[in-house]
Amino acid sequence: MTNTWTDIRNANLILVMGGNAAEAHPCGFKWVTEAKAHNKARLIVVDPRYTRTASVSDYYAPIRTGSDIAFLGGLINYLIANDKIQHEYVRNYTDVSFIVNEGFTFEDGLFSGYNAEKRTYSDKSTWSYEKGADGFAKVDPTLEHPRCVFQLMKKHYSRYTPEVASNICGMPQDRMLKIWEEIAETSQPGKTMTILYALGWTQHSIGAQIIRTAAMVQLLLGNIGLPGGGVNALRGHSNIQGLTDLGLLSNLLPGYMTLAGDAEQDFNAYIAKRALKPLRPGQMSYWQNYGKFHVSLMKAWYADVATAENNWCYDYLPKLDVPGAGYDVLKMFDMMSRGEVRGYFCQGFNPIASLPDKNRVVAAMAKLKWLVIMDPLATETSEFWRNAGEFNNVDTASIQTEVFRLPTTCFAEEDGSLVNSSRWLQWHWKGAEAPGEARTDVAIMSELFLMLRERYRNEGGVYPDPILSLNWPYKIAHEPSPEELAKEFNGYAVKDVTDATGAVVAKAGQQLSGFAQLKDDGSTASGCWIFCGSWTEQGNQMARRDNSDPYGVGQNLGWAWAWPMNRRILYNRASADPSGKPWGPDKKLVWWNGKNWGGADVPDFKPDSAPEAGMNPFIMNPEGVARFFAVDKMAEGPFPEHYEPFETPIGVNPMHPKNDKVISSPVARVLPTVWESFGKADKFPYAATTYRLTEHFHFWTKHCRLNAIIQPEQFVEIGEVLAQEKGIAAGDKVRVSSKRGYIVAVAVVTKRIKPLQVNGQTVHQIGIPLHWGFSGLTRHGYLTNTLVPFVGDGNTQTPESKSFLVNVEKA
Ligand SMILES: Nc1nc2c(c(=O)[nH]1)N[C@H]1C(S)=C(S)[C@@H](COP(=O)(O)OP(=O)(O)OC[C@H]3O[C@@H](n4cnc5c(=O)[nH]c(N)nc54)[C@H](O)[C@@H]3O)O[C@H]1N2
Ligand SMILES: Nc1nc2c(c(=O)[nH]1)N[C@H]1C(S)=C(S)[C@@H](COP(=O)(O)OP(=O)(O)OC[C@H]3O[C@@H](n4cnc5c(=O)[nH]c(N)nc54)[C@H](O)[C@@H]3O)O[C@H]1N2
Ligand SMILES: [Mo]
Repeated sequence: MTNTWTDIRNANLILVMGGNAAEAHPCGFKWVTEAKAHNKARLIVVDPRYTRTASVSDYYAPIRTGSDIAFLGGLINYLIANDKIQHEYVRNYTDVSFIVNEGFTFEDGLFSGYNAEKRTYSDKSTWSYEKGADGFAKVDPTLEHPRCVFQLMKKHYSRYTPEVASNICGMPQDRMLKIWEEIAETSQPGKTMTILYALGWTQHSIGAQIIRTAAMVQLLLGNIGLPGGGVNALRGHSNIQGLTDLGLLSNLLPGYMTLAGDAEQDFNAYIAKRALKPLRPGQMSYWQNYGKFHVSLMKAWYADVATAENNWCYDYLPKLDVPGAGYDVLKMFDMMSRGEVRGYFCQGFNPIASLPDKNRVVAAMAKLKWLVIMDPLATETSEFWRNAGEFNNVDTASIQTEVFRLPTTCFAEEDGSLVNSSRWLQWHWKGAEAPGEARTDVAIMSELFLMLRERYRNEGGVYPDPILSLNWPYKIAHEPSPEELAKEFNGYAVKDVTDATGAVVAKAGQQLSGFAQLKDDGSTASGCWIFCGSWTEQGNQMARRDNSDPYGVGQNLGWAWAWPMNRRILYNRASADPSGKPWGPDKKLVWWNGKNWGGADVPDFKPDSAPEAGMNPFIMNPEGVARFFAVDKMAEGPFPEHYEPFETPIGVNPMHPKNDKVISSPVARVLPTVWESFGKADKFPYAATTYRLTEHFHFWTKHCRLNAIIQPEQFVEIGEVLAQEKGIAAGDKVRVSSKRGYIVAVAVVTKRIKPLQVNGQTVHQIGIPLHWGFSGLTRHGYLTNTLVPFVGDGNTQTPESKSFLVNVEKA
């Protein structure tokens, strides 16, 4: 989230689109209720289904799955055409005036630089700003230059008229316009809309671009950095934010630093490429500190072994051999299916249930020599080899994989911190002792590490140094405590740390108080720079539980600790106008008091930079302003464009009816063997989407009796019109099939899903919850992911679980 849970109550308008917060985030949803009750906020819901969130909304409109860029692109066009933009904000805080490289083009659905053979933009050099001889980006404050970002954006989205958008989304035009009108009102300075989304936006082959389009809308409206504004990802598992923060993706290091590629063997070049210099005079570009964060990380990992002479052990870090996407799950299971992966550690993960194309995943696992499951439960994955009749129809005798189960504790059975959607690190205390032989994940992994290190020490190996030299300072080597680990993530002084005046700010051995203290000379260590400040000499900041709110804007700075630096709203300098005054009386967050920035939140800015100095608020971008033009950051191009889901019910991209190369995203993650597994509308005419229910958490709560009682049996949702056409009555068993397999479930016939008119045809949508499987206490059922295609977003590789084609028949 750019903002925080408690801040939702400051919104004037709440748009829930691409998520179902009342169902999937029932506790956080109370802040929506607060906004409605105390702030007279309105709630608008856009979802293929009339959801539990929709049932308490002020306005609802249906949409076809996978068409949100058309809706949001249409909205951008509407805001510009009707002059409903926050002019002062847009002019000062965004890149509208920046001039784009002359070679940049968009033709036939493709931007400049596309390589059809590799299905990627291999040349992104034109996706850039024009620079002057001084190295700074050129701007045209009049916004008239034909290649300034404003003009290019206006032209790009002028194609998304209300007719075009409605035709793609299947949303009636009058409803669309009603929503756009209401959203447009928040362009008034001092009025904000918050956008709450989750998987309804991420799980598409164009998911990342849907979210970018939403960010562009919020920038036009001046809603980023303000109370009650922002683009807010409501996250999933209790610590999934912590997972990305700590870099547990194959191409990341902790704190969103990036792993070097094979071609980057030179340490100084690696740092220089990431420590971006300001693109405008007088601007702060925060990533210029990259070297300090990186060296501090290496000091935490390698202590005395990391020295300036050996480039702080840069050679110890693996270098990615695949450019762009790394080893995401689609790639990993594809390699597994070709026998390229011998063993697999599966920790707190149930891939045959949660990954797309279950039969493909099971077949891949059958190629493993060994599989280790670390989980408190006996999951379907730990029994992927078991023939469970129609639910898991495998030939057990032919599967030779050796499976080890290591029972772990569950999150509630240990102390530690979890990072929530608001970026708050909240310390928690164990609620119960773990049963039986269960051990913590930390203990299992530590013991494994110690045994591996011992073998390398005794028997050698190809390159044992990175393992033998790893810093392992914990009191009990085989079970580091959560406190020790948390202190290491925060960071400490290796030697006395001095500030610019030479004064000692942290003595050797002391905890650091924030990342501004980090150095690239080896005097500081920090396991995750964005967590620096969470465990200082003042103690564990994550354990704080003071909910006072002195300014009455719900920032609660004494409750837990938020990264970065306990800041609750990112880019909050933008909550004040260029002269430093808040945009509206009830949106006071941080302001300039004549000497420095202060207020209800920790300023996201250089604290003593006077407004006259003209420094801009978006200090994580070297240009200092927010981007409508994404430069080279997105796989599909600088401006989001609508592409159809890989399985499209209309078989054509109405934006580019003549180019069948861009029906779907030209850069999505499609591994070579996957093309033949896509279905077409002739055999699978209905658009399906998958989702969760309040009563279950994925695939584990079916092991709990109470949850099993309240939601006992697998069902699918079918609209009344389609049910009647197919002769299906409520309670009938139906067979839902895709090109990849089928499931059988009880039909819930509903008014909540209506047929939509899309591109001259009627599109029916089917809703499929995902919680059932062949283990646990519910009635056993089919894994929903039997149906889902094995294709992912071009940036994140997130599978397209929210949009695919099925057929439905009475079973
Ligand atoms: N009770 C419970 N709560 C949970 C979970 C759980 O399993 N159970 N899981 C947690 C996890 S890990 C996550 S990631 C979150 C997920 O939170 P959500 O994303 O809110 O959960 P989903 O049920 O997947 O809801 C997605 C919604 O998007 C809609 N949708 C589908 N396609 C589209 C589309 O193209 N456009 C739009 N606008 N909407 C679309 C669906 O109809 C559905 O209502 O929930 C978390 N909370
Ligand atoms: N079709 C479709 N597929 C989806 C989705 C969808 O909407 N539609 N949603 C996707 C999303 S957002 C998610 S997050 C995934 C979820 O997919 P998974 O993460 O594979 O599913 P979970 O059932 O949450 O599995 C988590 C496992 O962790 C175990 N566990 C709990 N606590 C601990 C612990 O402390 N240590 C260890 N080692 N294990 C623990 C639980 O028992 C459980 O088995 O599913 C994805 N798949
Ligand atoms: Mo999730």
